[in-house]
Amino acid sequence: MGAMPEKRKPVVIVTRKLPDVIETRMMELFDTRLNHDDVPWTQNELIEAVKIADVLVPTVTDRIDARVLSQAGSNLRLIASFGTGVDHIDLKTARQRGITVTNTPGVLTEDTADMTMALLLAVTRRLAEGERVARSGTWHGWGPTMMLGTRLWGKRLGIIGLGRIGQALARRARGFGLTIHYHNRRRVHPDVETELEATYWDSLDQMLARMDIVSINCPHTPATYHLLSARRLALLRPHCFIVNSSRGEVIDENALTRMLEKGDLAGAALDVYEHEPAINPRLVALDNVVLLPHMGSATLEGRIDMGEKVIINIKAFSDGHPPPDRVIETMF
Ligand code: 8YV
Repeated sequence: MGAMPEKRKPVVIVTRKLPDVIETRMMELFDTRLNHDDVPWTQNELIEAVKIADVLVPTVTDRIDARVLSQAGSNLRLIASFGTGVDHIDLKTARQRGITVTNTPGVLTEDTADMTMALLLAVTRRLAEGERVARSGTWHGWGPTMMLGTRLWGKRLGIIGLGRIGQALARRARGFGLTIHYHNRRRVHPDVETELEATYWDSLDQMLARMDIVSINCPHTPATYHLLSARRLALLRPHCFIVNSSRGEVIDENALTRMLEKGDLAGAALDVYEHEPAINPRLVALDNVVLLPHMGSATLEGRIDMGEKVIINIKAFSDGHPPPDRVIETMF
């Protein structure tokens, strides 16, 4: 009996530089092509990649739209995205073309919740502003009315999207004495509500009008695009703060900027932007705003875990098993 013919290794094209251990393992397992200089690819470069790949591993910085997908070679069967959000991928076109999409949920929950809590603290206690003063050489000493922020203890936090990250944020926020309120497409399991002592608001409008801090923790989908529209933002009280570590598109950024400029809101802490990586210069000019460059999940451990998930998804799929993190449009 002859030996089984060795199966061809799948051609896996990775669009950005991943942690070394992940790239090394991918090279061992697959016919892997890497982006060593880590410069994000143009749409045309992405098209060149999907023409030859069996598997594409994109990130949030790649727009995998209908134009890219329509030029994919017949070999392209899997898009194993590195990240949880999948709004950079045209899921409908992928489905129509029989391309499976996977993501990396779960492994970045705690890191993203940590950063969301850090943003929340930073904006209410003026952390970034204080840091700028300390470095500026203009600080002349302590004063009783200097750099006064807002107390967290006893305030109301409204979480939009009480999924994995929203719940992890709620657990942290309770330690800071915040009471938890939430709006979600579906009410969460009663056990979760009990654990978090969370109040469910069926009406987002009514919740917004009563919160001290609002945090966006839902994915960006057609249904959540500009969920915080100019009309809804106007429902917030002027002492309210907004935190966003999800996707910029969930908030009408222009309307938010106008309100912050006019003092109709107390402040905002943002990790994500509507036209990333561009940040509205009018936001940058404001002192009551904390801005981070999309680093919510940026820990070395998290990036390695994300890479491991990508590998598991590719391996399962190429061995003929259902990949564990398959994304289905109706999930969103
Ligand atoms: C990642 C994110 O950095 O996973 C997500 O949805 O926004 C980030 O945590 C990014 O997606 C990597 O592609």
